[in-house]
Amino acid sequence: MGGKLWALFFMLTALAALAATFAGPLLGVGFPGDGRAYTTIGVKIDSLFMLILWIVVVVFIGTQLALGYVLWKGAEAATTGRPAQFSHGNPTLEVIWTIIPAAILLFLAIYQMDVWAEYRIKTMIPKANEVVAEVTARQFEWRIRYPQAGKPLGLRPQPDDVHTVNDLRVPVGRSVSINLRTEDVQHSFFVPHLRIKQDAVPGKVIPVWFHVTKAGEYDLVCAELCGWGHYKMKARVLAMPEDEFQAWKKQIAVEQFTDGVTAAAPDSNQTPNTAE
Ligand SMILES: [Cu+2]
Repeated sequence: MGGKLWALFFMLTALAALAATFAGPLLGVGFPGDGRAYTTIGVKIDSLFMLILWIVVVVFIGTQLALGYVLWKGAEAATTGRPAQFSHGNPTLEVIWTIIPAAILLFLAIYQMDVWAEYRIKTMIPKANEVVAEVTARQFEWRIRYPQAGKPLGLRPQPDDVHTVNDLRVPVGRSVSINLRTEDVQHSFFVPHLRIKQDAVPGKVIPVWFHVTKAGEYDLVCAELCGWGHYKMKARVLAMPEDEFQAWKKQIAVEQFTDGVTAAAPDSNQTPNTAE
């Protein structure tokens, strides 16, 4: 009888996996924030994720049902008192269960190529893209450099650039990119809500582009264990409407290039976050 119980148990886990796969994305469980990606590329990455999840679930259900079937049959045979049968392998079956996963992997490798290329290949970055800032990771913070309003970002720091720490602001509704670099060891620029992740590699300037679709504040964290203070490389990406972004850039420039003695009361939101 015990064997049949186990058979039912494993079949039920297949059912639970199916339920979880439906419920997870609906409830936003397992995804950052409310479960939706707020970049154009993020939506495509999520649909790839869901495709892989469904393949895994179908395979999982298949193997659990097969396991349940074998257990059930075994439990039935045990009651008849017949001797057990032994199998010494089945080449046909082995070929089949090698070819099917190989075909699935090959399909995924080809199917995801467009999204990968759009995200990673420089010439695929949208034409209308603007490089809004340089983000330099260091132990243990993010230093951000913006060009003066109306100017393009120079590869080297310019005297009229404006700087923030742990506070990256970008406009929503259009394609923008950052130049990612690191001052010391390897870090990783990770914005889970936007599905953006890119390693910062010493000696390299890596463009990372994204098109944020919803204004808001998103966590920026380091996803590469980079030293004792790795945990505190927590910053934010503030995606804001175009006009607000431009106004903020002008305002921060004024704040930065005056001595502050005669300046009006500073807005606490505009102060670079160095409290950590
Ligand atoms: Cu780091």
